[in-house]
Amino acid sequence: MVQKLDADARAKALADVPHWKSAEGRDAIQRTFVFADFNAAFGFMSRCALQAEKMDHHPEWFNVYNRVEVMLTTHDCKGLSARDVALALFMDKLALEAGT
Ligand code: H2B
Repeated sequence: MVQKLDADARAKALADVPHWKSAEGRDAIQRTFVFADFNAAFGFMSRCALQAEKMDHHPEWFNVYNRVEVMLTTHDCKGLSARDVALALFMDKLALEAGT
């Protein structure tokens, strides 16, 4: 069973993903990515989707044209886990490669 990060581990993990902010009113992290166009945004989402499926860990997200708003949390432990941080790091790396 996946463990929810305790306050100390959460603070340490968040330091690894400085582009992500704590969500208000939820034990979750969020980041908005802005790409050159829809093609780039959807390409990013496709790559993330394949990784999410591999990890069996799925984002909550919303897309309009070139913008992708992502919320990461772990439903199985009702809070933030190391899986969210791992997926956030993966998304950060992809976005960097896409020039975001
Ligand atoms: N995604 C996220 N974000 N949190 C989970 O707890 C989770 C998931 N659990 N994807 C997985 C799927 C679980 O529902 C399946 C049954 O393994």
